[in-house]
Amino acid sequence: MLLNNALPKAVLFDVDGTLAETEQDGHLVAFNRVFQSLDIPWVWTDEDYQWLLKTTGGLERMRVYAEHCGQLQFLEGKGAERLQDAHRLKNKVYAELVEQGAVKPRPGVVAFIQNFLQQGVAWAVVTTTSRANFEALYAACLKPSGLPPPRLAICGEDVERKKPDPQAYLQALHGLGLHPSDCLAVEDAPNGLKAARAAGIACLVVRSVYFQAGPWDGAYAVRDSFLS
Ligand code: XBP
Repeated sequence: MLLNNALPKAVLFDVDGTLAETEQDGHLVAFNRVFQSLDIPWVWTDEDYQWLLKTTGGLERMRVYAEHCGQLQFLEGKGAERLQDAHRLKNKVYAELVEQGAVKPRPGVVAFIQNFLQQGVAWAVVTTTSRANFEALYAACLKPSGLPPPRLAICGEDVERKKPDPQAYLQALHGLGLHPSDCLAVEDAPNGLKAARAAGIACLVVRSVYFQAGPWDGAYAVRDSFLS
């Protein structure tokens, strides 16, 4: 894909929903298993998760839900520690699900990245998921398809402010030594699009299951798949 009639120097990929449908097939399943095993009285439906995804970060998402339900005991002291434990365990269960093959790369995404690599364009990751989650996904889903590791991966632990804040993208530009106009971001969600645009980077949106509606203001292009 050309960027203003030229190849970009790097494509910066979001992870969740973009490389794979990790939210529906991995994170949501893991959250509900952990709520049950830790006696946290929550069951998140697909519908719940769709609005919860407006908050990036798994721990932040649980806090928003606690507030929404008026269960303020989860926001401080022992309750807050329970949510932190639940988040750690959620990521462990998520990694197990990924290792067991519950999550697959989105159709065509590996070929899409390989096509850029063959033309000398680097690929990098800009996500606000935990680093362990990306590493589990890379090892189980992407490496076996022959995809080399990204030149750089900025993850949730690397930033103070998650998407839609542009911090993760700005760090990636700094780490790669590139200007915004050298790069193309690939995102599936409005928060990611906003983050990339706020960093001055053109953004291709490849919509995922939970983000069909947008808004997609400022997108370079909006697609439903990597195959078209
Ligand atoms: C990713 C997220 C993450 C994952 C879970 O955002 O929102 O919260 O759902 O990851 P993006 P953690 O795809 O926009 O980068 O539980 O590790 O936070």
